[in-house]
Amino acid sequence: MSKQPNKTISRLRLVRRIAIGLAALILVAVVAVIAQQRLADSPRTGTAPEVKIGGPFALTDHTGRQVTEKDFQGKAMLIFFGYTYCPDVCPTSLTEISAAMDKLGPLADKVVPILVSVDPERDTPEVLKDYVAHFHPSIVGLTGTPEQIKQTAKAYRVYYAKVTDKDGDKDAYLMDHSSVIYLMGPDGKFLTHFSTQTDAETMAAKIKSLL
Ligand SMILES: [Cu+2]
Repeated sequence: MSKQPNKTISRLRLVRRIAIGLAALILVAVVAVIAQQRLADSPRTGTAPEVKIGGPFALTDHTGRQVTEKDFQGKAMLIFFGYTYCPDVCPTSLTEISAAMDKLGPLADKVVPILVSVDPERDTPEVLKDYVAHFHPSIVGLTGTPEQIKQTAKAYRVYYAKVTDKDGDKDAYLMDHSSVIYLMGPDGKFLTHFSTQTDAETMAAKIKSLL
């Protein structure tokens, strides 16, 4: 074998190595660019935009005490809006909330479930006191003047409306209302929400993961 073909082979090898090296470099660069773009496009990375739910309120609790959001500071509020005459949604939610509280163990001390009445006309503090006692000792019932309720519901983006009885019985009305259950952090800021379909197990697990 002459020297010439050997030289050609080694040169070919060198060229091939350089080509592989360049290809690898290009691949790394492309992957880096794609990864960076994905990060930039994703709304879930970095600081998430703050959800504007909740805020100041002034209401009366089921013991007749005047309270504001400051009275619950340092505790997470599991807050939802309803009324004691509610035939289905509210009792179901309160049952699941009560069971979730029991599943929280020692963490339950840091959570206060709150029912804000959207029916202040019938839900006096006394009526609320009797009602919440059926569910869990930690549940706080809140009511107030129609204006106070309106302000609070607005802060929590809750809808409610009176549905008058077809037979004209003015005391037998129902209240149509949003049924979302909010979990507000110890700083009063929105953490997450649950629906009336959320079972106690799921609710407790989520609360544990967030507090
Ligand atoms: Cu209800």
